[in-house]
Amino acid sequence: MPEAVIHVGSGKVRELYALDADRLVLVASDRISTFDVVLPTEIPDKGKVLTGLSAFWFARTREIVPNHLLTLGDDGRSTECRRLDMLPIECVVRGYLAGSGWTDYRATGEVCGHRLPARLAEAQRLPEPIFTPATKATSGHDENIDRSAAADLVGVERLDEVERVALGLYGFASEHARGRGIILADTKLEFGADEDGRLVLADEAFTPDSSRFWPADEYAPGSSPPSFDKQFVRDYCASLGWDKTDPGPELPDDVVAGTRARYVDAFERLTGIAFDAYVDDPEVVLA
Ligand code: Q0Z
Repeated sequence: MPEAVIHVGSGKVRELYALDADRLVLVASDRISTFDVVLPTEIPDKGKVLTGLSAFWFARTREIVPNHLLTLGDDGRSTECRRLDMLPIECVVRGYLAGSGWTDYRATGEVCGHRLPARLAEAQRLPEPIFTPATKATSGHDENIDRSAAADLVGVERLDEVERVALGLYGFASEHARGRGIILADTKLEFGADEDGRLVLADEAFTPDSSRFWPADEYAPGSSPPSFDKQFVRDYCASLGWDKTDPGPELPDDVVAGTRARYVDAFERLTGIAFDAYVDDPEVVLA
């Protein structure tokens, strides 16, 4: 890295640095959050799993849409990327009814203006995937918005374009994952525009932190299946009766080991690449 690298942002579990006017470095830590609280205990290699998965998907979706990835760091947890003008909306695609989609449906029968069939169950598969944009909250939770609110933020033409592209990406990734025993229930994508105004996929893509992954062999509609990665952490937190306010609990070694194994399992199932081979040479995911 150059001598003067400027820290430009912190997420709950990631950091963002500027290399120069055109390039950023995203670094994924091993921190884990649950119920929106970052826990004091890290999950070894979690940042590498997420970085490797994003890079894997960027390499395989570049014919659908160009992406921000320039180079993958040898540490396996950092990516150098193109600095873009980010769109001010979160581009969520849902193939199943979970999370805020389920909450909104139960209250109104709709999600982001999509009227859905009556009497759907929690976690049920939707007749077809839907694009459900949200605002980017600077504090608190993203808010689901309808088409007209999203068009006010990005314009109708750009909205039509990101909807088409986001649905195409979800279709590709969810079919790939389904063939490997993982249901991609929903996903949050972020896009930016390059210097020529072209749409570019940015941030992270189809990771357990940006998507709901469910093991297909445990899937049953009617209750929300535990997400692939955080099941042990949530079960452990529930067993303590923690009130979900900061600070969160320290995790015991068996919960850390079980959670790490789930992340590594997701990586290996989705990529077909041994995690040790990725650690040895991160560029294996780009081949
Ligand atoms: C991503 C975020 C993180 C804090 C800005 N290629 C890009 N160009 C311009 N901006 C971004 C990107 Cl990825 C960008 N975020 C989200 C990530 C820490 C915030 F690691 N914010």
